Amino acid sequence: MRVLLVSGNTHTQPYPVYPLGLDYVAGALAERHPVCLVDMNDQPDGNALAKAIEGFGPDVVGLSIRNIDTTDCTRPDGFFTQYRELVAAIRSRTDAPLVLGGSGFTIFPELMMRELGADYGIIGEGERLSLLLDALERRADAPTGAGIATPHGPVAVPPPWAHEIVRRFDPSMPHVAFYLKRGGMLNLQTKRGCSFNCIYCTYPSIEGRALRLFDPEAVGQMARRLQEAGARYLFVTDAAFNSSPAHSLAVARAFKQAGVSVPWGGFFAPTEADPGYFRTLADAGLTHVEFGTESLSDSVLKVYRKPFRSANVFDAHAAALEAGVHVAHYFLLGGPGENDETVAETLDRVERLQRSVLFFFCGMRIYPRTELYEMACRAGQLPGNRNLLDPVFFKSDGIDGGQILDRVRERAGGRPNWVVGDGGDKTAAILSRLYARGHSGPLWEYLVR
Ligand code: B12
Ligand code: SF4
Repeated sequence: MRVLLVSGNTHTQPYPVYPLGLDYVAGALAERHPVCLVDMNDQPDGNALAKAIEGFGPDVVGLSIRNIDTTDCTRPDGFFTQYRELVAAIRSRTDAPLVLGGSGFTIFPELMMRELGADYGIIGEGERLSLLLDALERRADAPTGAGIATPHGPVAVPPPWAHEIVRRFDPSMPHVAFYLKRGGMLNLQTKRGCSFNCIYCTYPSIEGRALRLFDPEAVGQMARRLQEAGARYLFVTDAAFNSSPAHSLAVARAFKQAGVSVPWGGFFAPTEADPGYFRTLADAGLTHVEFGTESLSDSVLKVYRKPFRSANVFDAHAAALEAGVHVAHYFLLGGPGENDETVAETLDRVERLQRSVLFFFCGMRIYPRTELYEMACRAGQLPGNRNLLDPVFFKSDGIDGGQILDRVRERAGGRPNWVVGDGGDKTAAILSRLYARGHSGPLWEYLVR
């Protein structure tokens, strides 16, 4: 079957993100099904979608829905209207069945199926689209238990994809050039899953809970291919790169062995690390560490079920700085257990995190299938099965999102390295100028004075 894959994400903050998920979906199909890819970010003359549908004549259209909204309570812009328009544009040009997928879809499958009037949806890993295509070819029903949503009802999150995971990266695809021209950043995965249990987190339901480690050598080879294609920075998209320290070290060594010389970075949990851990990674090209710190109040970290405490954060911070890499911390204030004192405690302690950028998200978005959701239900915060597609933020007992925001802004006192949310239009405009001048990478280090 001829499959057109469409990346619907056109959000450009903090920067446009290469649609990595579709490389994997294409990797699972391309042996048996011709695949064509359209990236809505890359629309030089505004009609790439129409041209692709006309020229390729798809039997099935797969639409990737990555972001639902910014998750930033200061400007919770939603992208749903845009997806609705995109679906209408697809439907007006082809009768091919429409299959939804992607992290945004996986968080809200039933709602998305209904609101976007799709024929099918793939919850979680898109490699399962191959199972649906097999069934469609045989004119059989979609297999059950494989996370395939239909308009007729709810579907459970399927077990992790147990077959080979193959990325199809084709440097000659036009959208690759789009990202190379705008910042030169490409991305890669080194494993899937997160085995931690943070109460608010959607990642385990998107990627699975068990860690599935990719062969380090194959990851090194992929990094090398991205570099050869022109990438000037690589973002490792793993939920937490260091959740398997041994594997992350093996990947770093594989990068070196494969001759990867471009800088790279990713998300880390500020957990206890062996001495020399960050130095080994830095020696293999790591330049940016983004810590998912969330709070520096131990009582809050405990309620959030974070796998570390504030002392670990300071140690990890010091070790990363000592290794010579740029450091950022993400904070997620306003969840259960937060109050005036815990916010003050976190902000006081943040002052000790020298030479880093601090991103503050003030308000914890409630997602289905999380422990936070259960807590919010028990606390009567979600009456009548409230629709969560329009962001709903947890109400902590002692303080509300607006008050937290005021405290953060007051404490920041205009310091450029204290960023509320993703920094919004201002930060995106600065980044875009730096990219235009030839810089690459996340570039938040320019905010550290
Ligand atoms: C890495 C990451 C980032 C990095 C990306 C860096 C880079 N250069 O790649 C950075 C920090 C920049 C970032 C920014 C943002 N992110 Co982010 N990010 C992630 C993360 C951790 C991984 C994404 C990823 O690449 N995964 C690896 C690929 C292979 O997986 P995938 O894309 O999901 O694809 C698989 C499936 O979804 C599926 N699939 C995908 N498409 C399709 C299509 C079809 C047809 C099918 C069948 C299947 C399918 O198959 C794929 C293979 O199995 C996810 C969380 C997560 N664990 O998924 C959040 C996540 C995607 N981000 C999210 C958000 C909100 C954002 C921001 C808006 C936050 C902000 N305000 O700044 C921005 C938006 C950036 C942009 N321009 O789009 C949300 C999106 C959902 C939501 N709530 O809206 C997520 C899910 C986290 C969350 N809060 O739950 N992000
Ligand atoms: S460590 Fe990060 S990815 Fe894993 S459950 Fe916690 S917040 Fe989610």
